[in-house]
Amino acid sequence: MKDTLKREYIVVQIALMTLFTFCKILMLYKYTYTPSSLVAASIRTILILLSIYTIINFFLFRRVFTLRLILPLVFGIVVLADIMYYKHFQVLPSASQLGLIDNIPSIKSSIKHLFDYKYILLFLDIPVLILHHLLSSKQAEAKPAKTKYYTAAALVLALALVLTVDVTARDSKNDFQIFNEFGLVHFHIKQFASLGVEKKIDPSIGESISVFNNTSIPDENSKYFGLAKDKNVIIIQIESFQNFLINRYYNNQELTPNLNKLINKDSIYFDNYYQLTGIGGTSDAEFAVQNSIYSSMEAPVYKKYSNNSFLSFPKILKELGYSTNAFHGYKPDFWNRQEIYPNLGFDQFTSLNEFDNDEIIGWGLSDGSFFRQTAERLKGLKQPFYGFLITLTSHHPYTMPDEHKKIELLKEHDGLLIGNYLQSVNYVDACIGEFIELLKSNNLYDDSIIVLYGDHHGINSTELPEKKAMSELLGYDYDFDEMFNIPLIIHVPGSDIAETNSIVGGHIDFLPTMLNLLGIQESRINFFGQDLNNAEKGFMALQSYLAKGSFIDDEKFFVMAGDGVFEHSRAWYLETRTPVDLSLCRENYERAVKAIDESDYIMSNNLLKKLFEK
Ligand code: GP9
Ligand code: MN
Repeated sequence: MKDTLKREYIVVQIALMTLFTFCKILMLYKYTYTPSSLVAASIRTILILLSIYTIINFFLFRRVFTLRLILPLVFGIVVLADIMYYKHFQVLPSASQLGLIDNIPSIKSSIKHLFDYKYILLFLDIPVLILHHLLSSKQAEAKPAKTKYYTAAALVLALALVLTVDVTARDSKNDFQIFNEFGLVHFHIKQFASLGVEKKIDPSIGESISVFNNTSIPDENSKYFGLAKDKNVIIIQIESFQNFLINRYYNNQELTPNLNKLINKDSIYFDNYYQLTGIGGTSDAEFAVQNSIYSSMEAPVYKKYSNNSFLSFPKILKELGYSTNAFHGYKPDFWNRQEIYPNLGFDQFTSLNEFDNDEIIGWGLSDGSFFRQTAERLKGLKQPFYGFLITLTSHHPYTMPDEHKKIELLKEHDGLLIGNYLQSVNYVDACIGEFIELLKSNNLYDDSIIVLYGDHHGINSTELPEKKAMSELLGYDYDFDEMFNIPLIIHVPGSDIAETNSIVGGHIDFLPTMLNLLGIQESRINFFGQDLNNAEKGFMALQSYLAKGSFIDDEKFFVMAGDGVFEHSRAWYLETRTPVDLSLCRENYERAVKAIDESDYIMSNNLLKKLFEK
């Protein structure tokens, strides 16, 4: 197109871009949530869009049409990413998630699952703009310079105004408030503006640490103290493994016969155990388990705090003469494992690079091959050893070759995520069964404590088709309490225990629980969690998928409202699933906020070092 353009043509282009982008944002509100001050947010959004598009069309890229298309396209992509992220995580992504962009190739198939063809509407503006561009007169017509400068001045002023309001708002308003009062564009601008700026953590938190004060030093009087003293420690973290699977028959088939068998003899089974992750999924579960500290919602803790000092479970065991070994059949640098493992005290990390890649399913090495090869490697280790095994095949979206599918699915589940999920968890159960047999034949079984738990849920209760299918399968409404519930099975061969413990707990409680069982009296560190075999009351602050302040205790599940207003929250009794009066939740809500704040404070100031070096 010629250098100069008709003013009318540009005005229509600006109007179209503003209108379409605004519609994209309305579409996002429909799929996520609507700002509580919708009118104010909409006016501000239209204003800022008009300003941006005018500057781009009139001045910056006045001569090159294709460059002017970039921004509407980028808005389409951002809104698409927002909608899909929300669909999975129930929160809008923050700019810091850009740091996770290198994970995208690994989650390709999960992204495909979240995509819906309706989302193509987000890019409808591009053909319309092109069409309008082609149909418009290409006759050059210069715009009088004077008007041009007046328009420029007015727009820069408008932009400055809108941005200033936002800048003043930045320090006093949190993300929820920016979204509610200013809308999506400001929400993202604010996040980009604070990218790389370390989040300020209130220093006064350090003056009143009260949740992080459990120094659990068990003794002979503690229940199960030293039950597994000096034994090899084998921990199996099972990918996406939920508790509803345990002892469940589906279409007349037992879904997890091997785990059920383990539970029945020589085991303590915790059936009210809950996941605790941040935005680092699997790796956050690993972190909470090894440290009894909350992970972060800012960035995966394995990346953010990889250089902090820890007195983690492997480090403690290593000091006691254990060899410490992690095993995972995927790329070693994923979630930054390769870098943080030595810092946590692992001597050796066997990843996809060292395993024989004889069977690849989904992301990496199949669980079958993983367990066979790991059993072989354990056999060669100096004892006592700590083996930390992280499985992989039952990862979203749970697709597997037919030869491993042993469950006859109900017609309505065939080809659906839930059907694939049931197949994959049944497969990992079979692999665990084989692994136990290998431990027996390698003479390791009797001298080991074998602990199994899920890292996090597999089926999201906020995705509608899955929620419906799960509710039908369970016979009650599938909600966060069931979604977050993972099993913890502590198997001590020869212990003659067959106990189900229903105290509420989660990953945060793992370390103190293990130290008691191993008879380790560790006085140098504190925990956020507690020894579940000796605790009287269960409690865990929840963070990912839910707003800060959400918690679970022995009676209830509390979901803090997404708009930050306590009165808009919801809570229900675990037993009856009936609503809880919110006033009964205030105290534990405050405790949950405090737990997360203290954890952030401790991690961001690298305070553990001071604790265990004092
Ligand atoms: C990859 C695996 C998956 O190594 O741990 O992580 P996730 O996507 O479940 O967080
Ligand atoms: Mn995982």
